Amino acid sequence: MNTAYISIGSNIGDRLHHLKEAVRALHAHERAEVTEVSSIYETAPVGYTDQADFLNLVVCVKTLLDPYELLAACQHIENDLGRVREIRWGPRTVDLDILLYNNDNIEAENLLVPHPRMGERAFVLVPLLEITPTIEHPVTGIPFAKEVPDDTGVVLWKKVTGVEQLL
Ligand code: GSY
Repeated sequence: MNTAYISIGSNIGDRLHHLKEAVRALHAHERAEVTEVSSIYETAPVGYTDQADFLNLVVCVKTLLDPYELLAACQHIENDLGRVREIRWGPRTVDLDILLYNNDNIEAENLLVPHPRMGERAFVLVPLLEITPTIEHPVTGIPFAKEVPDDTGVVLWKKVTGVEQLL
């Protein structure tokens, strides 16, 4: 069984509904199970800043999918939920990013794992560390908790204590 961490974000429409739909869809996959979820955070947009605040969370998935199959499943969910992405880095209905897949280091044209920008993104690290406080970067071995960027734009929006709250 493989362990993956996935960041999910939404900043269009009913953001909580979109996050829940994404978590449900992942959990409903016959070869994936969402075993842990972080709380939900409201986060200031990073990158293209002239857009609405996001809701973000991170989930842990136990899966028999290989990384590329997992990527395809994430993209399928994004498309099913009607992701709108007219501006690169711009607003989106829902976005799923694979952060980590076991301790693998994947450098393919369509997939980079660990996610190359995760260490710079408090909206990723704050929820990730909530569910796995001692996790280390698979390549450097440095605990992510040692280098959390400025997290002033990341505010707890809804405390979540179990997967069932989002299913
Ligand atoms: O990479 C995920 C999409 N995204 C986000 C996001 O999910 N949250 C915040 N706060 N900023 C973001 N910028 C991008 S691009």
